Amino acid sequence: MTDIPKDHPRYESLITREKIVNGVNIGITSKQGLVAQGRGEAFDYLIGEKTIESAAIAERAAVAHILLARNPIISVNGNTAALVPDLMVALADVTGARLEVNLFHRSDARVHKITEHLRSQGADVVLGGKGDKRLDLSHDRAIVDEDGIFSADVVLVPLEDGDRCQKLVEMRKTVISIDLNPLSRTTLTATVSIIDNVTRALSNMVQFTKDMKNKSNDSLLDVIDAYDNDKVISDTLYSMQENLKNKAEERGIKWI
Ligand code: PTJ
Repeated sequence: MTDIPKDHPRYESLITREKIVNGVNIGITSKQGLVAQGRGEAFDYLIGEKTIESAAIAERAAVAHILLARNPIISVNGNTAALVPDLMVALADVTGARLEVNLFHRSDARVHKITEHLRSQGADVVLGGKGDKRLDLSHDRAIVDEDGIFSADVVLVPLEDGDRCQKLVEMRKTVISIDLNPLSRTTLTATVSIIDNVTRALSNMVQFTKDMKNKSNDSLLDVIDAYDNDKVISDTLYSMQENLKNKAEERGIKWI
């Protein structure tokens, strides 16, 4: 691991890269995951590398859905296993959701390694190893557990690649995505689209769960009823534009 000095202006971003590279080295993250992380970094720059208000609204709505769910599942892939294993375990713990490993570049070895990695972070139950059901998809993300994603009513899908998200929505599940691209198929398809870095989103969601856990079902339903996903997406696009405009104007560059 490269030694990153704490006073480096891009410390957080460089540490995140180190975690993803380490994920590849220990066999939990795919090489393609490096490319996905690079794409995420570019969108994070556009958004100002912070949780904007519309993302926090989506994160609270997501928590309300998870707290009200009968069988909520947090889907884990190679990138999230490398970046936020502790936060995924913490979110499962506080909400009562279960973790399920679900991979695009699937191999039994990677499913096993990610499962063990989550267990080393304190996870009790990790689904995904059985793979006893298929979603109607032509690739390996189709492979799910019957008592997990297949029968879930609410599924959290961080860093998704689109068509599974659509399939889960078609199966009338509530799908919560975490994806920094405000116009990805995933973001445009999900029920609740969290447009934030997965590292910040999961940390916020753990905190919001602690704040909201003792609320009545009626007040959680109020949070869901007041939520408008299209507005979250358009507010995000506006924030990105404003962020770029401010950056340009600070440097005396004309914004057309
Ligand atoms: O581990 P596997 O085999 O399941 O594969 C996982 C990846 C991520 C490689 C696979 O799902 C994939 O190829 O995903 P995509 O199609 O590249 O989509 C990932 C999306 O996540 C893109 O829209 C990125 O902008 C976004 N993204 C990347 N890093 C982050 C992110 N969103 C939030 N936080 C990030 N750190």
